[in-house]
Formats: sequence, structure tokens, C-alpha cells
Amino acid sequence: MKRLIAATLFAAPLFAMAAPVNLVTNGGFESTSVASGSWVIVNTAPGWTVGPQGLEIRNNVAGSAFAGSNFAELDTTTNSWISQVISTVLGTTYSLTFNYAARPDNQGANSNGLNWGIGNLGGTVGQDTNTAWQTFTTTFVGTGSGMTLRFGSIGKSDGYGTSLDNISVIASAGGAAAGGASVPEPESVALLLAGLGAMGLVVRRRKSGQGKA
Ligand SMILES: [Ca+2]
Ligand SMILES: [Ca+2]
Repeated sequence: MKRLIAATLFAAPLFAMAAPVNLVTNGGFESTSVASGSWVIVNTAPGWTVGPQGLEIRNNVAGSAFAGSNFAELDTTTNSWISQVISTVLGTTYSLTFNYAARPDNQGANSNGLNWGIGNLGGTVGQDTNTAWQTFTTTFVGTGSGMTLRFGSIGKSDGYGTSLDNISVIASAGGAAAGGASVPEPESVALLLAGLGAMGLVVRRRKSGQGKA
């Protein structure tokens, strides 16, 4: 256990340099197999809780994916929604990014649009007829527990809705510091001290030849 803590501390700088991790599972809707040029309405999709009206996933039909092959529409036959719980660290700032577009055969601005939400933050996008992919991004601060990420279709419920793809939640560089938490939490300090003690233990063991990394 102590070695594990020490190993984690040693590895932490490597994680900091690694590519940002997208905390959203299946944010690009690629985990559902859909034949090219076709679409499906599903009641389950990896990572997502799907509302009772389902989730429409299209493979390059009625528009093309922003990334990969698939993208989603939430006005399936009527307005629907999806959600997913994101694990967050208290005080860490995260960026939420997604892409949206009106479908080429959209039924007008009042048929289109999405609402989005993460925790207590939310808004609407896309209640227009712009068929080019748009990028929405915002930041939020982690509560330290699971935060619900959600998307729903708004506007006239007619089976024609706004396309959605490429959803990501990524911790901002600097982690907790970026969230304004300048003073370490007592438990963090305790963990750090425990880790430093464990490191000393490992070093001592190495010197005495009793252990290996
Ligand atoms: Ca995609
Ligand atoms: Ca609609």
C-alpha cells in the first residue's frame, strides 16, 4: 500500500504531462454500430442514460459527423434527452465542449435547438437554421462528487432536431489551482505527508536492498 502511494506520487508528474483526458464516455456516439448512410433510434448507448423517447444516432445521413462517423439527434420522433454522471474533483475547473448544427432539412428555427446542463449550470443553443457545425464551450468548477451532464431537444417536437457530436469534459491545466483552491485541503496535506513518508521508506529499502520498485 505504501509503495502504491509512493508510485502514485512518482507517476503524478507524468500524468500532468499526458494528453488531456475526456471524462465523457462515448461523447462522439461512435460506440453504437450504425451502417453508413443510415440511422437508428436506441434506448441504450454506452455511457449515457437515455430518456424514454430514445436517442437517434446517425452515420453520415441528414448531415455528416463533426468527428468520426456518428452523431446524435435528440428529437427522435419527439423531443428526448440523454444524461451522464461525470466524476469531478472539488475546486477543479473543467471545460465542457460540444458541437451542434441544424440538420440540412431542418424545419425552421422554432423546431431546432438543444438545452445542455452540467450540475447547476445550463443553457440552450442552436435555435436557428445554421447547418454548419458550431462549437460551444464553457467552464465549470467541480463539486467533488458526480455531476450530471445532460442534453435535451427543445423547440417543436416533430422528429427534426439539432445534431450533436464531440462532447468532452476536460480538467483545465493546473487542476485545483485553476479552480482557485490556493490552500490545500487538510486531507490532501495528510496524503502528501503519508506519501512522502512512504517514499522515504522505499528509498531506505532500496538502500538496504530489501525491496524493488
Ligand atoms: Ca462522432
Ligand atoms: Ca424539432
